[in-house]
Amino acid sequence: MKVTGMRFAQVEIPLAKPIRTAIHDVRSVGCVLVYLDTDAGITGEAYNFTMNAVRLDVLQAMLESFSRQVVGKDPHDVECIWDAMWRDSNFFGQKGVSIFAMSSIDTACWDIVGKAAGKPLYKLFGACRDSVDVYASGGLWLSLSIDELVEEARAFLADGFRAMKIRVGKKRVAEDVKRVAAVRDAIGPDVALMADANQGFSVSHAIRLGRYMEEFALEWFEEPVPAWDLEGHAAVAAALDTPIASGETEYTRYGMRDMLTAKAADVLMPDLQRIGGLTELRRVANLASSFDVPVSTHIFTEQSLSIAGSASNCIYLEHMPWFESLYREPMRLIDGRMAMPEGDGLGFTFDPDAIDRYRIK
Ligand code: SMN
Ligand code: MG
Repeated sequence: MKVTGMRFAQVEIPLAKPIRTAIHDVRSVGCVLVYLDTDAGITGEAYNFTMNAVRLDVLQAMLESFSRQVVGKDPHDVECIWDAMWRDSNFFGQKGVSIFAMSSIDTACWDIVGKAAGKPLYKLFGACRDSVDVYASGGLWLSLSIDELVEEARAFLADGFRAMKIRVGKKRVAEDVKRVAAVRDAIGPDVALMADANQGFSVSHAIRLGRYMEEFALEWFEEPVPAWDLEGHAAVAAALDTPIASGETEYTRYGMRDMLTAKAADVLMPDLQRIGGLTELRRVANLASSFDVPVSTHIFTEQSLSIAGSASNCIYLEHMPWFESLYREPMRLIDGRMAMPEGDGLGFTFDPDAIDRYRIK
Protein backbone atom coordinates (compact mmCIF):
# COMPACT_ATOMS: atom_id res chain seq x y z
CA MET A 1 0.00 0.00 0.00
CA LYS A 2 1.18 3.53 -0.74
CA VAL A 3 0.11 7.01 0.30
CA THR A 4 -0.90 8.75 -2.93
CA GLY A 5 -1.49 12.26 -1.60
CA MET A 6 -2.44 14.61 1.20
CA ARG A 7 -5.58 16.75 1.19
CA PHE A 8 -6.62 19.45 3.63
CA ALA A 9 -9.64 21.42 4.74
CA GLN A 10 -9.71 24.29 7.21
CA VAL A 11 -12.68 24.66 9.53
CA GLU A 12 -13.63 27.02 12.34
CA ILE A 13 -16.03 25.87 15.07
CA PRO A 14 -17.50 28.62 17.25
CA LEU A 15 -17.82 27.86 20.98
CA ALA A 16 -21.28 28.24 22.51
CA LYS A 17 -19.86 31.04 24.68
CA PRO A 18 -16.36 32.54 24.96
CA ILE A 19 -14.21 30.95 27.67
CA ARG A 20 -11.23 32.02 29.74
CA THR A 21 -8.43 30.25 31.64
CA ALA A 22 -5.39 31.84 33.33
CA ILE A 23 -3.74 32.15 29.90
CA HIS A 24 -6.40 31.48 27.25
CA ASP A 25 -9.21 33.54 25.78
CA VAL A 26 -11.12 31.33 23.37
CA ARG A 27 -14.11 32.14 21.14
CA SER A 28 -13.66 29.41 18.54
CA VAL A 29 -11.36 26.56 17.57
CA GLY A 30 -9.88 26.16 14.12
CA CYS A 31 -8.65 22.94 12.56
CA VAL A 32 -6.61 21.87 9.60
CA LEU A 33 -8.16 18.54 8.71
CA VAL A 34 -5.66 16.13 7.19
CA TYR A 35 -6.66 13.39 4.75
CA LEU A 36 -4.04 10.86 3.66
CA ASP A 37 -5.22 8.99 0.57
CA THR A 38 -3.84 5.60 -0.44
CA ASP A 39 -3.82 3.42 -3.54
CA ALA A 40 -5.90 0.90 -1.55
CA GLY A 41 -8.83 3.31 -1.45
CA ILE A 42 -8.39 3.83 2.31
CA THR A 43 -8.09 7.37 3.66
CA GLY A 44 -6.52 8.20 7.01
CA GLU A 45 -7.90 11.21 8.88
CA ALA A 46 -6.53 13.46 11.61
CA TYR A 47 -6.45 17.15 12.51
CA ASN A 48 -4.37 19.93 13.96
CA PHE A 49 -6.12 22.67 15.91
CA THR A 50 -5.46 26.17 17.18
CA MET A 51 -7.51 28.38 19.45
CA ASN A 52 -9.46 31.10 17.62
CA ALA A 53 -8.38 29.56 14.29
CA VAL A 54 -5.11 31.52 14.15
CA ARG A 55 -2.12 30.42 12.01
CA LEU A 56 -3.95 27.59 10.25
CA ASP A 57 -2.10 28.47 7.01
CA VAL A 58 1.23 28.08 8.85
CA LEU A 59 0.20 24.62 9.98
CA GLN A 60 -0.99 23.64 6.53
CA ALA A 61 2.30 24.80 4.98
CA MET A 62 4.22 22.70 7.52
CA LEU A 63 2.02 19.69 6.76
CA GLU A 64 2.60 20.10 3.02
CA SER A 65 6.34 20.39 3.63
CA PHE A 66 6.36 16.78 4.89
CA SER A 67 4.87 15.36 1.69
CA ARG A 68 8.30 14.06 0.61
CA GLN A 69 8.49 11.97 3.80
CA VAL A 70 4.97 10.57 3.39
CA VAL A 71 3.66 10.49 -0.18
CA GLY A 72 4.75 7.31 -1.96
CA LYS A 73 5.44 5.56 1.37
CA ASP A 74 3.63 2.56 2.85
CA PRO A 75 1.64 3.90 5.83
CA HIS A 76 2.40 0.65 7.67
CA ASP A 77 6.01 1.90 7.85
CA VAL A 78 4.78 4.52 10.27
CA GLU A 79 7.86 4.42 12.53
CA CYS A 80 10.06 5.02 9.47
CA ILE A 81 7.82 7.90 8.42
CA TRP A 82 8.02 9.35 11.95
CA ASP A 83 11.82 9.11 11.93
CA ALA A 84 12.07 10.69 8.48
CA MET A 85 9.91 13.66 9.56
CA TRP A 86 11.89 13.97 12.82
CA ARG A 87 15.20 14.12 10.95
CA ASP A 88 13.82 16.55 8.39
CA SER A 89 12.58 18.92 11.12
CA ASN A 90 15.89 19.09 13.00
CA PHE A 91 16.96 22.34 11.35
CA PHE A 92 13.52 23.91 11.77
CA GLY A 93 13.18 22.90 15.43
CA GLN A 94 11.74 19.78 17.03
CA LYS A 95 8.99 21.49 19.01
CA GLY A 96 6.05 23.70 18.04
CA VAL A 97 4.68 23.66 14.52
CA SER A 98 7.04 20.90 13.30
CA ILE A 99 5.73 18.47 15.88
CA PHE A 100 2.10 19.59 15.41
CA ALA A 101 2.33 18.64 11.73
CA MET A 102 4.20 15.39 12.40
CA SER A 103 1.52 14.43 14.94
CA SER A 104 -1.43 14.57 12.59
CA ILE A 105 0.41 12.82 9.76
CA ASP A 106 1.48 10.07 12.15
CA THR A 107 -2.06 9.72 13.53
CA ALA A 108 -3.56 9.60 10.02
CA CYS A 109 -1.07 6.82 9.11
CA TRP A 110 -2.22 4.81 12.13
CA ASP A 111 -5.86 5.38 11.12
CA ILE A 112 -5.02 3.78 7.75
CA VAL A 113 -3.23 0.87 9.44
CA GLY A 114 -6.27 0.16 11.63
CA LYS A 115 -8.72 0.47 8.75
CA ALA A 116 -6.61 -1.85 6.59
CA ALA A 117 -6.45 -4.41 9.39
CA GLY A 118 -10.20 -4.12 9.99
CA LYS A 119 -9.67 -3.39 13.70
CA PRO A 120 -10.01 -0.48 16.12
CA LEU A 121 -6.55 0.84 16.97
CA TYR A 122 -6.82 0.15 20.70
CA LYS A 123 -7.22 -3.55 19.83
CA LEU A 124 -4.33 -3.43 17.37
CA PHE A 125 -2.09 -1.79 20.00
CA GLY A 126 -3.06 -4.49 22.52
CA ALA A 127 -6.21 -3.69 24.47
CA CYS A 128 -6.33 -3.47 28.25
CA ARG A 129 -9.90 -2.18 28.78
CA ASP A 130 -13.04 -1.54 26.80
CA SER A 131 -13.99 1.67 28.60
CA VAL A 132 -12.07 4.26 30.59
CA ASP A 133 -12.70 6.76 33.37
CA VAL A 134 -13.43 10.13 31.83
CA TYR A 135 -13.79 13.65 33.16
CA ALA A 136 -15.82 16.52 31.81
CA SER A 137 -13.52 19.35 30.82
CA GLY A 138 -15.60 21.60 28.59
CA GLY A 139 -16.75 23.86 31.42
CA LEU A 140 -16.11 25.28 34.90
CA TRP A 141 -14.03 28.04 33.30
CA LEU A 142 -12.41 30.96 35.06
CA SER A 143 -14.85 33.30 33.33
CA LEU A 144 -17.90 31.87 35.17
CA SER A 145 -19.56 33.21 38.30
CA ILE A 146 -19.98 30.87 41.28
CA ASP A 147 -23.66 30.39 40.42
CA GLU A 148 -22.72 29.46 36.86
CA LEU A 149 -20.05 27.05 38.13
CA VAL A 150 -22.59 25.25 40.29
CA GLU A 151 -25.10 25.12 37.45
CA GLU A 152 -22.52 23.64 35.05
CA ALA A 153 -21.29 21.12 37.61
CA ARG A 154 -24.89 19.91 38.10
CA ALA A 155 -25.36 19.74 34.33
CA PHE A 156 -22.26 17.52 34.01
CA LEU A 157 -23.73 15.15 36.61
CA ALA A 158 -27.05 15.14 34.76
CA ASP A 159 -25.16 14.26 31.55
CA GLY A 160 -23.72 11.20 33.31
CA PHE A 161 -20.19 12.37 34.18
CA ARG A 162 -18.65 11.17 37.43
CA ALA A 163 -15.58 13.45 37.23
CA MET A 164 -14.96 17.04 36.15
CA LYS A 165 -12.27 19.71 36.02
CA ILE A 166 -12.47 23.29 37.27
CA ARG A 167 -10.05 26.06 36.23
CA VAL A 168 -8.41 28.11 38.95
CA GLY A 169 -6.33 31.28 38.55
CA LYS A 170 -7.95 34.13 40.41
CA LYS A 171 -5.73 36.81 41.89
CA ARG A 172 -6.64 36.03 45.47
CA VAL A 173 -6.24 32.54 46.96
CA ALA A 174 -9.52 32.93 48.90
CA GLU A 175 -11.47 33.50 45.69
CA ASP A 176 -10.28 30.25 44.07
CA VAL A 177 -10.91 28.38 47.35
CA LYS A 178 -14.50 29.66 47.41
CA ARG A 179 -15.09 28.57 43.80
CA VAL A 180 -13.66 25.08 44.28
CA ALA A 181 -15.58 24.70 47.57
CA ALA A 182 -18.85 25.60 45.82
CA VAL A 183 -18.30 22.96 43.12
CA ARG A 184 -17.24 20.28 45.62
CA ASP A 185 -20.32 21.10 47.66
CA ALA A 186 -22.56 20.84 44.58
CA ILE A 187 -21.20 17.46 43.41
CA GLY A 188 -20.65 15.77 46.76
CA PRO A 189 -17.65 13.73 47.94
CA ASP A 190 -18.01 10.79 45.53
CA VAL A 191 -17.48 12.62 42.25
CA ALA A 192 -13.87 13.18 41.18
CA LEU A 193 -12.78 16.81 40.90
CA MET A 194 -9.61 18.16 39.28
CA ALA A 195 -8.30 21.76 39.29
CA ASP A 196 -6.27 23.29 36.46
CA ALA A 197 -4.23 26.48 36.98
CA ASN A 198 -3.02 26.71 33.37
CA GLN A 199 0.45 27.82 34.51
CA GLY A 200 -0.96 30.92 36.17
CA PHE A 201 0.74 30.89 39.59
CA SER A 202 4.09 31.45 41.24
CA VAL A 203 5.44 28.53 43.29
CA SER A 204 4.52 30.16 46.61
CA HIS A 205 1.00 31.07 45.47
CA ALA A 206 0.45 27.54 44.12
CA ILE A 207 1.59 25.96 47.39
CA ARG A 208 -0.60 28.28 49.45
CA LEU A 209 -3.69 27.57 47.31
CA GLY A 210 -2.80 23.87 47.14
CA ARG A 211 -2.74 23.66 50.94
CA TYR A 212 -6.20 25.22 51.20
CA MET A 213 -7.49 22.86 48.49
CA GLU A 214 -6.24 19.66 50.19
CA GLU A 215 -9.59 19.42 52.02
CA PHE A 216 -11.46 19.09 48.71
CA ALA A 217 -9.68 15.79 47.92
CA LEU A 218 -8.82 16.81 44.37
CA GLU A 219 -7.83 14.12 41.94
CA TRP A 220 -5.02 16.46 40.89
CA PHE A 221 -3.81 20.07 40.72
CA GLU A 222 -2.74 20.76 37.13
CA GLU A 223 -0.01 23.03 35.70
CA PRO A 224 0.27 25.06 38.90
CA VAL A 225 3.24 27.09 37.59
CA PRO A 226 4.71 27.91 34.15
CA ALA A 227 5.27 24.78 32.07
CA TRP A 228 8.99 25.45 31.61
CA ASP A 229 9.57 25.59 35.40
CA LEU A 230 10.15 21.91 36.14
CA GLU A 231 11.85 22.67 39.46
CA GLY A 232 8.86 24.80 40.44
CA HIS A 233 6.50 21.95 39.56
CA ALA A 234 8.61 19.59 41.67
CA ALA A 235 8.62 22.02 44.60
CA VAL A 236 4.80 22.25 44.50
CA ALA A 237 4.53 18.45 44.17
CA ALA A 238 6.83 17.93 47.17
CA ALA A 239 4.89 20.42 49.32
CA LEU A 240 1.40 18.99 48.69
CA ASP A 241 -0.40 15.70 49.22
CA THR A 242 -2.62 16.45 46.21
CA PRO A 243 -1.03 14.94 43.08
CA ILE A 244 0.35 17.39 40.52
CA ALA A 245 -0.57 16.83 36.86
CA SER A 246 1.33 18.34 33.96
CA GLY A 247 2.67 17.68 30.48
CA GLU A 248 0.17 19.16 28.01
CA THR A 249 2.57 21.96 27.04
CA GLU A 250 5.67 19.78 26.57
CA TYR A 251 6.85 18.05 23.42
CA THR A 252 7.87 14.48 22.58
CA ARG A 253 9.40 11.79 24.75
CA TYR A 254 12.38 14.03 25.43
CA GLY A 255 10.22 16.67 27.10
CA MET A 256 8.40 13.96 29.05
CA ARG A 257 11.68 12.35 30.11
CA ASP A 258 12.81 15.69 31.55
CA MET A 259 9.52 16.13 33.42
CA LEU A 260 9.69 12.62 34.84
CA THR A 261 13.30 12.83 35.96
CA ALA A 262 12.61 16.24 37.57
CA LYS A 263 9.63 14.70 39.45
CA ALA A 264 7.56 17.52 38.00
CA ALA A 265 4.37 15.47 37.60
CA ASP A 266 2.59 12.80 39.63
CA VAL A 267 0.23 12.39 36.67
CA LEU A 268 1.65 12.90 33.18
CA MET A 269 -0.68 14.55 30.69
CA PRO A 270 0.57 14.16 27.10
CA ASP A 271 -1.26 16.04 24.35
CA LEU A 272 -1.55 14.20 21.04
CA GLN A 273 -0.52 17.16 18.89
CA ARG A 274 2.38 18.30 21.07
CA ILE A 275 3.67 14.81 21.75
CA GLY A 276 4.14 13.68 18.15
CA GLY A 277 1.08 11.59 17.30
CA LEU A 278 0.01 8.12 18.38
CA THR A 279 3.48 6.63 17.79
CA GLU A 280 5.06 8.96 20.34
CA LEU A 281 2.06 8.89 22.69
CA ARG A 282 2.48 5.12 23.05
CA ARG A 283 6.19 5.54 23.74
CA VAL A 284 5.47 8.17 26.37
CA ALA A 285 2.88 6.04 28.16
CA ASN A 286 5.51 3.30 28.38
CA LEU A 287 8.17 5.74 29.52
CA ALA A 288 5.87 7.00 32.29
CA SER A 289 5.13 3.43 33.38
CA SER A 290 8.84 2.88 33.99
CA PHE A 291 8.59 5.72 36.56
CA ASP A 292 5.32 4.26 37.92
CA VAL A 293 3.64 7.49 36.86
CA PRO A 294 0.09 7.25 35.46
CA VAL A 295 -0.94 9.17 32.35
CA SER A 296 -4.12 11.05 31.59
CA THR A 297 -4.58 12.14 27.98
CA HIS A 298 -4.99 15.82 27.14
CA ILE A 299 -8.00 16.84 24.96
CA PHE A 300 -8.06 15.10 21.50
CA THR A 301 -10.70 12.96 23.14
CA GLU A 302 -11.68 10.86 20.12
CA GLN A 303 -8.10 9.98 19.09
CA SER A 304 -6.80 9.51 22.64
CA LEU A 305 -9.30 6.71 23.27
CA SER A 306 -7.00 4.42 21.26
CA ILE A 307 -4.26 5.02 23.85
CA ALA A 308 -6.59 5.03 26.85
CA GLY A 309 -7.77 1.57 25.81
CA SER A 310 -4.29 0.15 25.31
CA ALA A 311 -1.99 1.82 27.87
CA SER A 312 -2.58 0.12 31.21
CA ASN A 313 -1.25 3.15 33.15
CA CYS A 314 -3.81 5.52 31.59
CA ILE A 315 -6.10 6.57 34.44
CA TYR A 316 -8.34 9.15 32.76
CA LEU A 317 -9.52 10.44 29.42
CA GLU A 318 -10.24 14.18 29.17
CA HIS A 319 -13.59 14.88 27.54
CA MET A 320 -13.48 18.10 25.52
CA PRO A 321 -16.61 18.40 23.36
CA TRP A 322 -15.23 21.03 20.97
CA PHE A 323 -14.60 18.68 18.06
CA GLU A 324 -17.36 16.10 18.36
CA SER A 325 -19.58 17.85 15.81
CA LEU A 326 -16.91 17.12 13.15
CA TYR A 327 -17.52 13.38 13.41
CA ARG A 328 -20.18 10.99 12.19
CA GLU A 329 -19.72 8.69 15.19
CA PRO A 330 -20.75 9.92 18.64
CA MET A 331 -18.65 9.08 21.69
CA ARG A 332 -20.44 6.74 24.09
CA LEU A 333 -20.53 7.69 27.78
CA ILE A 334 -21.76 4.66 29.71
CA ASP A 335 -22.02 4.63 33.52
CA GLY A 336 -19.57 7.52 33.80
CA ARG A 337 -16.99 5.80 31.59
CA MET A 338 -16.17 6.37 27.94
CA ALA A 339 -16.58 3.27 25.78
CA MET A 340 -13.87 2.43 23.26
CA PRO A 341 -14.76 3.08 19.61
CA GLU A 342 -16.11 0.15 17.62
CA GLY A 343 -15.06 1.28 14.14
CA ASP A 344 -11.78 0.38 12.46
CA GLY A 345 -8.72 2.59 12.89
CA LEU A 346 -9.44 5.61 15.07
CA GLY A 347 -13.13 4.73 14.87
CA PHE A 348 -14.15 8.33 14.18
CA THR A 349 -14.64 9.67 10.65
CA PHE A 350 -15.20 13.25 9.49
CA ASP A 351 -18.80 14.09 8.63
CA PRO A 352 -18.74 15.83 5.21
CA ASP A 353 -21.90 17.85 6.00
CA ALA A 354 -20.31 19.19 9.20
CA ILE A 355 -17.10 20.03 7.34
CA ASP A 356 -19.12 21.99 4.75
CA ARG A 357 -20.88 23.86 7.54
CA TYR A 358 -17.67 24.92 9.32
CA ARG A 359 -15.36 25.21 6.32
CA ILE A 360 -13.35 28.42 5.97
CA LYS A 361 -10.86 27.20 3.34
C1 SMN B 1 -7.08 23.55 28.37
C2 SMN B 1 -7.16 22.85 27.21
C3 SMN B 1 -7.58 23.49 26.07
C4 SMN B 1 -7.91 24.81 26.10
C5 SMN B 1 -7.82 25.50 27.26
C6 SMN B 1 -7.40 24.87 28.41
C7 SMN B 1 -6.62 22.94 29.66
C8 SMN B 1 -6.94 21.48 29.81
O1 SMN B 1 -5.31 23.20 29.95
O2 SMN B 1 -6.11 20.79 30.37
O3 SMN B 1 -8.03 21.09 29.45
MG1 MG C 1 -4.65 21.78 31.41
